Amino acid sequence: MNTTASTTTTNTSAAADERSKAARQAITPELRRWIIEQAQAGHPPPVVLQSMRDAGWDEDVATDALEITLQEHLNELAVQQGQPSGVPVPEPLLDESPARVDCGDRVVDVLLAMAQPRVVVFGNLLAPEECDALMAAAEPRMARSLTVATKTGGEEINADRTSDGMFFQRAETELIERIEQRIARLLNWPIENGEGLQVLHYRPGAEYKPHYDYFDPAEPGTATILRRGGQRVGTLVMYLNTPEKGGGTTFPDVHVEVAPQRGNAVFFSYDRPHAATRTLHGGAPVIAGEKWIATKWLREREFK
Ligand code: PD2
Ligand code: ZN
Repeated sequence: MNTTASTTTTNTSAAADERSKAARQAITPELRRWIIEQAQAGHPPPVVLQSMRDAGWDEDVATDALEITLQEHLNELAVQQGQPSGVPVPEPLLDESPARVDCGDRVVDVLLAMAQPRVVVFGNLLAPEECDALMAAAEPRMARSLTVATKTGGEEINADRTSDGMFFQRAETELIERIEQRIARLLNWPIENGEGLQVLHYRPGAEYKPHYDYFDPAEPGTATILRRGGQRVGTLVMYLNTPEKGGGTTFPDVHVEVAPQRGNAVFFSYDRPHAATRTLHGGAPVIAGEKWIATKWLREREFK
């Protein structure tokens, strides 16, 4: 059971919506208190779920009621500790651990799913010809990568990011629009909430030092940046080629490194702009060969 990423999830399936509505109705103050007491006593969610089933609860409703209650409780604790409160995030529909997800025009493989931080690795998201076409379209427009300057809300060269890059407009070409529609289906997130695709090219030795993709609320430029679609709440890094050595996407908090394989992608989400999301991540130095990626950042609201 995933107790970390579920209530902050936008789930477009009507059946899942019905289930969650039934669960919400079932959460009386007494039940809420009891579930929190069980958690505080150290009983893991599967044990609490079994007690509920023994008491006659339907498994699906009990699972949802448990997830909702624990997530809300964690959220309250986080806010009490001064963290920003959580917001809905993109989330692939991975109920019952499917091996593949149908994204309309393409079936994508699920290779790894981690709850905290929320990280999902997909296989075969892009066809080889799509990777080639993206690199070819991007190449003539590449320049030293800029990042958003949180001091001012503008853009600046960043010494931590030694790649070249460019941004496409959303739906700039038929290919880009098709990929954006696929991503929207995969992650259950409105196409309008996505920034334009960014393509990056790393040469040997180039890297992107560990960072968070959300905008730091303490920085003076952040208010300006957030006017355009709110916070970033998710990232999808798509690998357009396979470097010979190095170039993995790293998550230092959890000692995970995703191998960059052409056509595959790594997705991660963050429901608040805070280190508690454990989404510190970086692009490890390319040791041999080169590395091309396309990144889609997802905002809370429409990105105009
Ligand atoms: O190239 C990567 O693996 C990488 C690592 C960290 C890309 C990004 N961040 C990004 O585009 O935000
Ligand atoms: Zn990043």
